Amino acid sequence: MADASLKKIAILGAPIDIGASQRGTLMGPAALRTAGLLTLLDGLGFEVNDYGDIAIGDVADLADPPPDTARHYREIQRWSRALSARSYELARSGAIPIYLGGDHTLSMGSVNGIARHWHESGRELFVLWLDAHADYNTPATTISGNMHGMSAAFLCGEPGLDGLLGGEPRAPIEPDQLELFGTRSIDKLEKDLLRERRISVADMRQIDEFGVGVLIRRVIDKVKARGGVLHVSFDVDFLDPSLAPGVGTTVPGGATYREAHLVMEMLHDSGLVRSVDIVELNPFLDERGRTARTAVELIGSLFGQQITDRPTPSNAIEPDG
Ligand SMILES: [Mn+2]
Repeated sequence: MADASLKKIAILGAPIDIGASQRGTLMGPAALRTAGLLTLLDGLGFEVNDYGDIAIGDVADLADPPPDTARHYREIQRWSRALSARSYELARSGAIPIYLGGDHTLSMGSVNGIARHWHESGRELFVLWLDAHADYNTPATTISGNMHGMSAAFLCGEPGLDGLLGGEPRAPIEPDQLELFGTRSIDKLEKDLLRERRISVADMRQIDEFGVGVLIRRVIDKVKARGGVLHVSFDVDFLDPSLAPGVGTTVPGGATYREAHLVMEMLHDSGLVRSVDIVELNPFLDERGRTARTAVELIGSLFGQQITDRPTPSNAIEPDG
């Protein structure tokens, strides 16, 4: 019999907006719920538990010296520590956690907690970063000081934010476990660092040339070959701004509606996805909830929503122990 826990989804909101320059992503979790995320997942046969929004009121400040080029470090530190601890628990419960952001600093905590769990389980965790940006700055390379541009670098163990998690165990992933996808805006020093670390980047030029199908298949095959599991960190600015205007950092030339759905459907068919972040949705900038609804539809595809049933059995999430 299939492992029933894999049909469980755990929803946790993280209303963070100080990692970005534009305020408003703190309304993201409410907008995603309003757009029908829970009803949709429920309709796809999952047992959905909504744990509400995480709060940091009780998290005490640490005293490590903050880097002077990381804005709102202290508050993001509180979010990251709380999220990492909670995320580790949720991953251990066997449910599929979905984190509702909030800006992309959310992933520093969510992915760290998940990585810790998979490290203990002896499985490699791969992180698919669907994003217009690489988010691979460090306090030494950043131009803006906005910490949402540092989350992928932090997760790969880059130096500069070493005290961020305090006593919370840090579980860095290797640079070859990070897959950037949909990239079309990278800072100069960031580009140098990505090249030095040999991080895999499927940028929009490659997507135009080869198509998303070929490129996402390459990621899936790599994860499968290494017996790993996949975390999807979905920054809404991955999508073209014409489709997703409710984002503070829009960059033209993003994924189309069809490309984005195909990515999600192929990820679903792979059966590899064990956790998800949805970040950077800014309802304050949205047009009548359009971006929130599009994001929710895409999560539907990621969890098995289809127009017609595919004749293959591979679209089930196949537990393999
Ligand atoms: Mn991002």
